[in-house]
Amino acid sequence: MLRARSLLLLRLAAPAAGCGPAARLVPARLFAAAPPPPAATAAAVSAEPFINGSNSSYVEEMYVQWLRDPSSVHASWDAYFSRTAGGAGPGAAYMAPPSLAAPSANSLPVSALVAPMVGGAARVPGAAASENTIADHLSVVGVIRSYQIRGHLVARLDPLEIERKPVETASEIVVRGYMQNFDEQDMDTVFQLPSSTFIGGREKALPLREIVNRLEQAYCRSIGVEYMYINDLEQCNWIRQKIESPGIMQFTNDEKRLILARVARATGLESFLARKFSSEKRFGLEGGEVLIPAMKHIIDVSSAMGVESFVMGMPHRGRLNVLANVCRKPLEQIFAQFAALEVADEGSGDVKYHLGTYIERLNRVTNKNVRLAIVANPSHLEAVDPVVQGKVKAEQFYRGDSDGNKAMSILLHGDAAFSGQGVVYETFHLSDLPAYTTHGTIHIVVNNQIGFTTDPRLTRSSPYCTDVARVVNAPIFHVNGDDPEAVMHVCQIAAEWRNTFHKDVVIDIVSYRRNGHNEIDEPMFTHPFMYNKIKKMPNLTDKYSKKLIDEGTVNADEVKRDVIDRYEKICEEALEASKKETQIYNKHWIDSPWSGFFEGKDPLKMSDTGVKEETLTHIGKRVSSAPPNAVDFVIHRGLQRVLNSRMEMVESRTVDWALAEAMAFGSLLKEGYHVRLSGQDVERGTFSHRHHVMHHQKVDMATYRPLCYLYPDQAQYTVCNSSLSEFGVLGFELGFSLTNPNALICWEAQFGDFCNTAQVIIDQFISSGQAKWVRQSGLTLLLPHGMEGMGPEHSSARLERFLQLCSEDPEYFPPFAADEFAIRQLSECNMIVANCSVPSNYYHILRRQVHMPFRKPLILMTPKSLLRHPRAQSSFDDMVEGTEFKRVLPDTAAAGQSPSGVRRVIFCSGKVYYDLEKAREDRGLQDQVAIVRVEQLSPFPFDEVKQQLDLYPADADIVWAQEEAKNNGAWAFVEPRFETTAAKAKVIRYVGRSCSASPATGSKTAHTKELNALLNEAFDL
Ligand SMILES: Cc1ncc(C[n+]2csc(CCOP(=O)(O)OP(=O)(O)O)c2C)c(N)n1
Ligand SMILES: [Mg+2]
Repeated sequence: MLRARSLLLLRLAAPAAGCGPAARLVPARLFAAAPPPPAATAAAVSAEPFINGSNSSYVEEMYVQWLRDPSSVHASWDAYFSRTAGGAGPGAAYMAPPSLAAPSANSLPVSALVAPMVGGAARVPGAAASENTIADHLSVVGVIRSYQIRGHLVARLDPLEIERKPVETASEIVVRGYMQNFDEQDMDTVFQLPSSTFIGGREKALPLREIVNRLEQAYCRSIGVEYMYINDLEQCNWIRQKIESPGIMQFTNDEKRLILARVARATGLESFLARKFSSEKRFGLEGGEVLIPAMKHIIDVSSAMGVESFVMGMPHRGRLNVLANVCRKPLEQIFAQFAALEVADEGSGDVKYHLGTYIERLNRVTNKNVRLAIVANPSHLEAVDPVVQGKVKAEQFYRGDSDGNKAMSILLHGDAAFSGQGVVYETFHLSDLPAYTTHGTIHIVVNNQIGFTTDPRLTRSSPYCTDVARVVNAPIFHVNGDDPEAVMHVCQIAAEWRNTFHKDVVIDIVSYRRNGHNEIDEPMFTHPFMYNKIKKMPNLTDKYSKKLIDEGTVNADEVKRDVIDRYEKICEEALEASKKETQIYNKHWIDSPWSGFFEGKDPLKMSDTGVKEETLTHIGKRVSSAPPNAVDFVIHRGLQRVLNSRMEMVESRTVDWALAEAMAFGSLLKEGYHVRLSGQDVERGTFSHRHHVMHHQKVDMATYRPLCYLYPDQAQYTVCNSSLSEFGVLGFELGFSLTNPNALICWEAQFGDFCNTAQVIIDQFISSGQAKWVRQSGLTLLLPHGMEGMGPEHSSARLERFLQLCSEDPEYFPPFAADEFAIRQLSECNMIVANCSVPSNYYHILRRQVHMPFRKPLILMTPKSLLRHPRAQSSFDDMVEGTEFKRVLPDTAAAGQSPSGVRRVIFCSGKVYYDLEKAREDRGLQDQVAIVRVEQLSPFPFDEVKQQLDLYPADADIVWAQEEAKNNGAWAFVEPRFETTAAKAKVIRYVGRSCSASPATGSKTAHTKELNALLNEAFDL
């Protein structure tokens, strides 16, 4: 009560400028048509005795309508709001009912505060209504709102009819005390309907009995809808109208036949598979087969409204049925997956219920072409959600589909996973962010009321498995899965909702799981009560066809002959055809084909990553300047200093890290490749070095993005600060990278160690996606990494874990020709891991991502202190045409010039090089100790490391120095590879910190001590 009341107060008190927390509660549009009332109005209204938690929303609606158009509300409300807006003090605008005397000429009768009554105690104009009449009317409003808010709690959603709620009467749960005022006689009293309901249709007033009856019909049968938390009145009314309007859920006979045919295919396929492959796991849909007509209906409706491409993500349950009956994947290809056939092409493959697909076909209902993709996914439930969103976003981006009218996502969920997995929440929070929105996702939960063996009462704390969707104000439609017409109705609403408001919506299909978790699992061990009920459930085709036969829509023969037997025949023929297959092809299951990308390309030819000097200069100058024509754009003085020093560097043909990155991005944009950089605070850069978005110091939200204005015909640059999520955002960017290979898609972690909250995306998608699903991705991860005395966190991007995920054999020196060595290694690897020490190499490796004739994920350890290290700079000479990425950087001092006198060769990678280099200088050992940098760790540059080993005397001491602890960093990865390179003729020794449970010490002093020890050991000749 208190909360409802204070919300009203906040809304009425919101300042026009829209600042401060109160303003955030109010959609900007709300006050656009009328000036806000003085703050006193709020106090006046909230103090009125007739306002309480239950009717405050009603009053609020009246108020909003009055703001828009004072004549649209009853004169009494107009008078009331005018008085409050005119300054009537708290409680003064409301006039108590003059029960004994007639109102004086100037006073407003309280009856004016409620809508005029019809029938019953009808109000005589000018006469005062009794207190009882007012209370009755407020109760009717309360009853209506109760159904709208709580009707779903008693809706008949569960086909099994297992009562999981406390045993209260429906009336207690829904209407609570609002009906107490009424007795049986009152049920025939006619009440005027408030504008907040559509149950009347054309009628403006109804008897109470009919009001309750219609509310029951709308809210308490097979559909339970949750939407009253939506702040936008237009959206609320839209849903009310779709749910409450009398007769809104009616289907023609043809529509019913179509539903039946689709239901029959869904049940037919499951029973066919059950009979033919009885001992195979397939995670059947039995009990939830209505999913198939539901998805098809959504696709029909959306296709009719212009959507051409549907990208879907789903778990294991019912996947084969979706592939067969929604995507129309050839049945023989599906059946062939059950046979133990050899794989004829690349990849190690995946189990059949994880595979993706991509199909273009004619939608028979709309007669339009549609493209359907199911994104391949790992077993990890819900992990595919952000990937789907990123893929759709990319489709929308490349099509210029700025409102999501052409491409959309459909996400399927299990009830346990939807409520249990945090990535669901992370994905919802991307749904309304400009750089991440897909303009509305339709979520469908196949809510079989169980998760493996666990009862919902024990898997979640929220009442519904769908409550997570409330955070984005998504409407949620719970629907009984055994009522196909109700399911189709909510699918219709959901598709129209997305098309109208471009926001997420959830359909919760309450169903059951006829078998165990899979077909060979015994459900009676844990759920005897539920499964005794399930055993008695007829299958959906039988149930729905009986209904249609009973009502005369179809006859029994027709159902058997034209629907059931016909589909059985199709399945039989496909099974016969599948038996003729001798091999299966992983490529048949690719979800993101890149037509035209691989064709006609030399798979070992890489285009140049160096560019003309004038390009470097042009980009360098642009990113060192304020907006060219905006003299009024006020730049922060500190930023101006950054720009000035950038300009000096450009003029002296030098780059630091930020400039190198800008030149890599800018030159790719010039060549027509889209570049997208996403992650937390990437616009400025965590370390304040990037500044890709400049902010006007005097005008809010006025920004300038120099990389967007390099060339008139350049590709589009997107740089976007993300939500504070790693799992969701990394998954999203991976998805984005799948749509089009001609782009550089980068995700940057705030600090490298945060990437472990996105571990599933790294393990299950990035490192293994190509092997499992023949799907490539050039996604680039930028992971700030380095021991800088900042404590255990913020130090390590866990280089060792990425290296461990690389599939390269440490004991195999590839026998490739010298000129093809690097590119062949790249083409065969599963991902690239590098730790560059110079900006020019960073620039080249970014450009190489797009210039390779294939795509591989790139994991880059990126610097923190090196961003500003005076020695970590490169010359244009290392970036112009003819230059390229250097996998190994040989020694640059006297040792490298005259190797014969070298007594020790230190191999290292990344930032520690600068510490070693300085320590060598301090000790005057430039001629005796060589320092060689391995810039690309994986694929390991066996060839170039061998050249380096061969360069120095055979008895030179070979060490690997790293700043990470011995059990971390690259040591475990490089050691066997050095052995292989040296054919075991040389031993490489470790120099560095000892093993540690924590990535770094929390003490600055200990850090410095450890570093000094490392350096002393490295040079203790
Ligand atoms: C992240 C994750 N944790 C655990 C599992 C193991 N697992 C597979 S299915 C399942 C139950 C899923 O229940 P629900 O989401 O309701 O889907 P249903 O199988 O009932 O359709 C579990 C726990 C998994 N696949 N993914
Ligand atoms: Mg379940």
